Amino acid sequence: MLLEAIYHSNDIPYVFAVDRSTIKIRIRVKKNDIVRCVLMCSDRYDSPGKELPIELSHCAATQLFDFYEGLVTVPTKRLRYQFLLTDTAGKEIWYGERALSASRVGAGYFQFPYLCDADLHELPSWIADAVVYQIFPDRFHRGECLDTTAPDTRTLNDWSDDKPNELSLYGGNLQGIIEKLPYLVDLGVNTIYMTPIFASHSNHKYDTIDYYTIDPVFGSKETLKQLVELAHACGIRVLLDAVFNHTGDDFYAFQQAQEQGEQSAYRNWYHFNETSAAVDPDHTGYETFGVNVSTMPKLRTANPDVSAYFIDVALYWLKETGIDGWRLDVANEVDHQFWRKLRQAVKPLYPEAALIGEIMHYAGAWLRGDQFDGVMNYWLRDVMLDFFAAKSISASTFAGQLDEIQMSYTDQATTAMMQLLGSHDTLRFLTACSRGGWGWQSGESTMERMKLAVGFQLTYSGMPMIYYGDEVGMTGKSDPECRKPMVWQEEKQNKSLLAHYKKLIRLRHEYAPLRCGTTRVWFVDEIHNTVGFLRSHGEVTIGIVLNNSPTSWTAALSLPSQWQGGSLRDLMTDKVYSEAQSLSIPLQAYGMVILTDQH
Ligand code: ARE
Repeated sequence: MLLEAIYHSNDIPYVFAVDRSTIKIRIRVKKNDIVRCVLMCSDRYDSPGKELPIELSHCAATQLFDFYEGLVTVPTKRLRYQFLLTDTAGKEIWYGERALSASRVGAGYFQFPYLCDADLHELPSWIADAVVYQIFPDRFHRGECLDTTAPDTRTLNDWSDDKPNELSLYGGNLQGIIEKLPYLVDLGVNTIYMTPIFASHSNHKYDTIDYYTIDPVFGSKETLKQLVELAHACGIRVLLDAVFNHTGDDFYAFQQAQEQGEQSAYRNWYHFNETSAAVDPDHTGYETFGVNVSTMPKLRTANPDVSAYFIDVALYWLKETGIDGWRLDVANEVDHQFWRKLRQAVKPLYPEAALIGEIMHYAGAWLRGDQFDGVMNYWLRDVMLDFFAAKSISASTFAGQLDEIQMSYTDQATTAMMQLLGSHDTLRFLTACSRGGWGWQSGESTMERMKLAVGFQLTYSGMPMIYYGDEVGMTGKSDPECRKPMVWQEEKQNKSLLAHYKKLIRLRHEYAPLRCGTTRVWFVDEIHNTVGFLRSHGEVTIGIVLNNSPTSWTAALSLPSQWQGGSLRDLMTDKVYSEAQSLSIPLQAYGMVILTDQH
């Protein structure tokens, strides 16, 4: 047993409450080192020796480590625990807060002192069922603008022009989204996330001028209310984009702070004159988003006036229009205390509102239940890009990295992750798939690999998020190319890809394990670059197998114990297999199967 590899800490993500009377506990050990892991636990006020054993199950394997986990019911809300590990040679060791020890007493106990309801990370009830569709409003659909007082006098690009630049304007608006609700219903998505819609001069509106006004080119508060009402009537929720890291340079507070200098009450809303050449190479005199993006002065969110103002903005739109939550821009550059305040203001009034951070990397510090529900999971996107698009990692590395992500977060955070293949900031996934890679040509099996990635995304944990147009085969390199106007002409849409999306979304809605089941890697075949994973919820288990190789082959699968007797159906083809101890499943090149015994 490699003792140095054994790790537990009585903190997230190794221990956390999953509900008001259940705690999940995890431990990390060296890969393939341990055959058994038992948790000995009791109320922390019980006398020693009262501990009851709970068998932990193997739940994940990363490059170097195995993870075991289990659930403990805590009727008294208090817990004391230690681990008893058995290695492949039968040697046992105790592990507690004090030490790794041959004796139970020497190990000491880890403590979960009290499960405080106030610390519980509770999610909006709809999150686990969400399939999100991201819309960049200027580019989705130009509807008849019915309620604007200011006629749109801008020079707009023709909708057929598919070469947007930083300044292009296409004239999409909220009315356009309303008009396309039937399309979204038909696609099967049940949540819309829109990039910013408040007053701003740019096409993307991340440089806000007025947080209390919908940009008139998109519509009005009334249009948004109508959109939310009509969307809700179709079972679709609406998330808006909150840009609280910075304002636009035309925002009143910044204008006044600049004009009046030290006299201005707003001077302290920003970071003036405290910037070194390192963060202000252009000598703008204030800190900005990114590197000297002078149109986006960075806010001092630690200033109580600033936090009060922007928390009011968040509450205002929840109250006035019934939106279902916020996506929070540049979330990892704003102070934690601000996000905590925001959550404390929003959740008691709107427990069903989601708070999703935009964080492109590991986000554990924001996902402890005191700030965000989930984040846009760019970490997973990177792994999907490597495996499906670039094919630069093997099946086992892919599986290991998926488990690495899962083990980095609580179950609640995992459920509320926005799982995206791409966004308005990245190259589109189909374009990534079309590029050549090591040992294969550009253009080779592009659509097949896109479909396989979509198959993975829509059967995996979290909230899958579809970037508008991905479903019809839109392409584009990163910003601004990934922001082409939506392709509505049916003859230009990829029908087969669209049908694939619809089918998988329908299956996700139909089978609860695909939405809220546990996720376990089932098997990995390096030669055929194939990965299988199991999703279980209650009595139902679904097995997903993805063949990420140009070779058709027949996989011999050993069946999980949950599938006893009867037969299995592949939900992709409706083919039925009679069940035995093991099963031979033909896999098409770049094909997938979704197996269930529930049919
Ligand atoms: C504009 C031009 C770009 C140009 C850029 C340079 O359009 O072509 O490259 O300026 O200054 C918004 C607009 C953008 C605009 C930008 C600046 O949508 O079009 O770009 O404002 O005016 C980091 C942040 C992350 C941020 C990205 C863009 O961590 O929060 O950069 N994403 C949000 C939004 C954006 C938005 C802003 C922030 C600003 O989603 O749409 O941009 O409000 C690595 C790093 C990441 C980094 C990422 C950049 O992965 O690790 O931290 O993200 O690269 O892609």
